[in-house]
Amino acid sequence: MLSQHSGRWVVTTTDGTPRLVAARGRLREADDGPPVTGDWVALDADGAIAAVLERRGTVIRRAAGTKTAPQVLAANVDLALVAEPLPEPNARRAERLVALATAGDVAAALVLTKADLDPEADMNAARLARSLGVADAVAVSVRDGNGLTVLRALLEPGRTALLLGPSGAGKSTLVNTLLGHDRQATAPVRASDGRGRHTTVGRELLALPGGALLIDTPGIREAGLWDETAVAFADIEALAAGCRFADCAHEEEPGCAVREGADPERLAAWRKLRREQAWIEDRRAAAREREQRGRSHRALQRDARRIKGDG
Ligand SMILES: Nc1nc2c(ncn2[C@@H]2O[C@H](COP(=O)(O)OP(=O)(O)OP(=O)(O)O)[C@@H](O)[C@H]2O)c(=O)[nH]1
Ligand SMILES: [Mg+2]
Ligand SMILES: [Zn+2]
Repeated sequence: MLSQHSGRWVVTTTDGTPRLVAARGRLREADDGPPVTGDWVALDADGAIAAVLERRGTVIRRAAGTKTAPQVLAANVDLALVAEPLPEPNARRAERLVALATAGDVAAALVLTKADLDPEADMNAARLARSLGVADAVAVSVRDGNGLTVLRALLEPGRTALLLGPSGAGKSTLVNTLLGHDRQATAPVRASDGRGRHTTVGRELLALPGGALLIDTPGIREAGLWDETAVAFADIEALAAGCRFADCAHEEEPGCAVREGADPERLAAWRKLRREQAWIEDRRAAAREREQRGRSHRALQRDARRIKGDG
């Protein structure tokens, strides 16, 4: 599965030619949602997608504007490249994206872009990676080529990497550099505030010259994923702090200061953000637990081998 376009999917078949296909109705409404970029799919005799093969690493967020529906951003991802631009990478945001990846059993590497804008780029990459608990980190610049060799080494042949990061981080510029030609549209950040313009709109699987596969993504728009609750909703947080119920969920409780004092629309947005954060936290905790179980299992095996070896 190469890419998705409102109800149509581009797939490559064994002969390597891309084809635009539809999906069977029940698949479009399946529990796991419709086929996504990175999926392996089976086509039926009519050439429509009949089945989606089981997914390995998935990067999932809550779909924009819904309470619980997960949106699979990409499937069968081996490595998430969490991109933040220098000279002022946003550590909180990077942490969220790393969490999103590890929650889906996808390894994460930190990629600080625009290294030419920071004389301490390498040191800052190492420092931020350490604080995030991420093993691989690189500071790259497409302007002077720094870090590109290290980045290429992270992109192993046959493996799929997914670029995640805010709009304007330089994700598509990096993709074009790795591809060796201008495949993806790019745009300068806004001069006034340095924000990106959401240039990339789809998610597409691209084959790199070295044999790795790379998915460029749009900078995630969802404010919920980016802003710190406390900063973005300072007014509501203040009401919550003053609520007379210490354990108030600020949902149904009569006399709740938040329900009484807050603008309903802002309150709804605040709740949505809190649910989203809780949801990501849950998935992250579950992934940590899986990791822990795996580790103690490996330790047991090691002990067993040692005992056998001694005997
Ligand atoms: N100085 C410097 N600028 C860069 C570098 N890489 C990208 N840029 C600039 O950053 C701007 C945004 O780049 P894009 O590649 O469009 O950013 P993006 O992350 O794909 O953004 P969206 O598609 O909106 O999510 C462009 O003006 C690029 O020229 C770099 O290594 N150094
Ligand atoms: Mg882009
Ligand atoms: Zn309350």
